Amino acid sequence: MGGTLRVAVLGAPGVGKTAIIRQFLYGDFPESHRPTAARRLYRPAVLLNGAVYDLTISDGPAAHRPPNAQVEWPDLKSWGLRDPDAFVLVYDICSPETFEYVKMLRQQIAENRPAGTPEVPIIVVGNKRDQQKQRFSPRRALAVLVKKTWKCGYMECSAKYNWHVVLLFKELLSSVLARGCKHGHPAIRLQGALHTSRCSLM
Ligand SMILES: Nc1nc2c(ncn2[C@@H]2O[C@H](COP(=O)(O)OP(=O)(O)OP(=O)(O)O)[C@@H](O)[C@H]2O)c(=O)[nH]1
Ligand SMILES: [Mg+2]
Repeated sequence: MGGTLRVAVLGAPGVGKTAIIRQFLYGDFPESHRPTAARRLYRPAVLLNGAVYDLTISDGPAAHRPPNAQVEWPDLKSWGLRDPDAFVLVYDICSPETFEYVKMLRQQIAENRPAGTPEVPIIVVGNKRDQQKQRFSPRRALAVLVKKTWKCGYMECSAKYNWHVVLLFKELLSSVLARGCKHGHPAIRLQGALHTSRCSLM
């Protein structure tokens, strides 16, 4: 056993948080938008490079606030997990408001990190890549902002077509484990070389 890794998936309403998780876990895709009413935890076992990890993925309902409203950290905690190992911040590549929402979330996470604790990896995910003709900004502009200025990971995926969905979770686990390497996370000892890793579900 490699250990348990807790992942909080957050983002504005309708960006595809539930669709990404369900595509990853069950290979299905909800065509109609059924808003997630209450926080839900998924607990898959994931095989990565020969080690099994218990993953806890939290899928929260988005907060019912305008994207630029200040959100208190306790609220943020109640959407996701207490003390997650990683955040996935999802936006819709066709909707600038949902990127503003991610901006706000990222700031809240950064500002509320308890002093002396290591930074929690964040991956920003642009979903609905299949609709890229309607994207509101060139990919490069956003990727540079996210990677260079925020120092977060950046990926794009399509939950609809299962494009880069597995890759997203693989990157996520790898960044959590890489951080564990620095901070003595016990999981890393069972992990081995990450660059040859393969992620698959059991
Ligand atoms: N074209 C396209 N539509 C998508 C994609 N992912 C999700 N959708 C659609 O977007 C809508 C919202 O998807 P959800 O997964 O319910 O979004 P959510 O972020 O969980 O929404 P809340 O639970 O309300 O916060 C649904 O109608 C999905 O079919 C995608 O990759 N491409
Ligand atoms: Mg949902």
